[in-house]
Amino acid sequence: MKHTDWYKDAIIYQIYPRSFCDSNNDGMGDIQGIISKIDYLKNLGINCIWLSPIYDSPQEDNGYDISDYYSIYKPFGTMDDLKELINKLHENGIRLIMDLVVNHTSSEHKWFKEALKDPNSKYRNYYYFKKGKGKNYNRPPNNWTGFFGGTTWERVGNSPYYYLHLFAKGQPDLNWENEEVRKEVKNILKFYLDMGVDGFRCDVITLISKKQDFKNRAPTLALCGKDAYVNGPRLHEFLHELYLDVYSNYDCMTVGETVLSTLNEAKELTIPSREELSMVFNFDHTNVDNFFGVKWIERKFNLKRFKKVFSKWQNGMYEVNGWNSLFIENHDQRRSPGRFNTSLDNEYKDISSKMLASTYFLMQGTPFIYQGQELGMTNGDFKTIDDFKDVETHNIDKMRKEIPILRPILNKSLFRESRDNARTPFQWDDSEFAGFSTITPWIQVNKNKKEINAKKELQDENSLLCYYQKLIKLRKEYKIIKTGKYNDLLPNSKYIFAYNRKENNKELVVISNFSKKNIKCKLLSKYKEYKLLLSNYADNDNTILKPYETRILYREG
Ligand code: ISL
Repeated sequence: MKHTDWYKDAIIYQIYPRSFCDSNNDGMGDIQGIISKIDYLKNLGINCIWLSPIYDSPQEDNGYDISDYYSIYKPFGTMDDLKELINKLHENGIRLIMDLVVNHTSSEHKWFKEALKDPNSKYRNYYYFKKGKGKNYNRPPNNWTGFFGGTTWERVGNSPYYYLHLFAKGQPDLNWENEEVRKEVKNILKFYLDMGVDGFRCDVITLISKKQDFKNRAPTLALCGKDAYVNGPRLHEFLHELYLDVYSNYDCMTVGETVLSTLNEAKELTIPSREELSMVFNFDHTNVDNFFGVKWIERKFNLKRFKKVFSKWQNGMYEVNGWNSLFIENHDQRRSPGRFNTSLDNEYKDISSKMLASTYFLMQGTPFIYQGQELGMTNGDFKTIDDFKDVETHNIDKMRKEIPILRPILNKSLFRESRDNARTPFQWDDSEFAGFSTITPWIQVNKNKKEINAKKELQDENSLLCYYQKLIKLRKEYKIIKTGKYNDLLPNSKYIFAYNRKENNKELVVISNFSKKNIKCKLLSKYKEYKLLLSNYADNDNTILKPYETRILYREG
């Protein structure tokens, strides 16, 4: 089988299955629900789906804690449902990539249960068990702290041993040093590729190799020990091994979730000749509005910084023939309306969301749309901590209560940054449960379902949804969006994000006003002869950009 780069033409839609569509009315989305919405997805124009985890799981972290890689979480359906989904998607020209969560399993996985039951079992070495410190071993093996706050070690009963978990307690880290673990992973990959799956989004893939000293690290504000567990010494070797033994035999793609990776590290992961990953998700742009990459510590958005990040990644990847992923939302991020300087005011909400959409969507790379982003879905209306379901949110809330010095910061950011903001039910229509289900869903529906829903937006050619359809069409029609060189036209402007994509005698230009003001823009006269492909306003002035105005211009010859 020839390994091609079809992913460069992919427009990927992320589905968070719990919250997309509930076909059997148990309050939770499922695979048959997705099947029932294939026409909607086809009509939107996307040609690939990334499905967040659907495997069997106790759901401590909504499926990112897998207890059996070879079966489906019952409320989501069965293996036959998955096969039906793959076939029906393929019949409609839509590919499917699955979430691959192999940095850790669930503590309910049979490997982990065996490891706990019998310290001499071979499964003990599938994970990291280390002795604690102190006379009674009552201190963890080291001072590392994890992604959901607090120590990365959980003691096994009263034994001297602790196990490593970089995420929740119920997510023990796998020991990739053990060749048998890598064999298990390859078998999982082959199982799904043989079933017809087209690739994988590789969860926290940069964490799979750990420095083996397991020593204390200098204390830090968050993620103490990250130099030992992010981009570890054998990361590239492990990924190349998966490529050689599995990926290279299939026409599949991989996108690595590379938390905390720099551009140079990302290049090493994606340069095609290195045969590791097709592309990665970097988070530099979503970190523009926080300090130290810690989302709880808010920083005022700054357009110049935002543009700099894109220039860096666009040009950096272009130079080495690498490839970017493009996204503004996912299931871990708060919703984009009101973020990145866009507006939540009725008057400008859709206009500014269209502006943000044009800006990120036409860069070089594979664009991703997170479910509901195309509607302009907003953060949830959570009132009390009990409204939240997310394990991270509750862990951080605990820290807020226990550590007084963190309280003022977390009081401000906990509700705003909770991952549940992106996980509320998809708003299909304005009915009581937004057409997602006929009974109370697992997490509350947003009140604004009356104003923001798919049914309404499909009937309005000026809706955000229809705007996304148009952007997708443009990507399919203009090859320059795939191949043209990126150039920031106004790096010093505080309000305007303007860039072009150039190739031979062709040029595509995107000009976006990231402010609520009318802005005089000299560039407009320079491009006045260009063809206007799309804008979020019906009339466009020759010298002024209206509030949040965006224009997509093109010239050939
Ligand atoms: O969501 C985050 C912080 O609020 C991120 O740091 C996130 O934990 C990180 O990007 C890793 O995310 C992935 O792995 C986690 C899972 O909870 C996330 O949903 C997943 O996207 C553990 O599997």
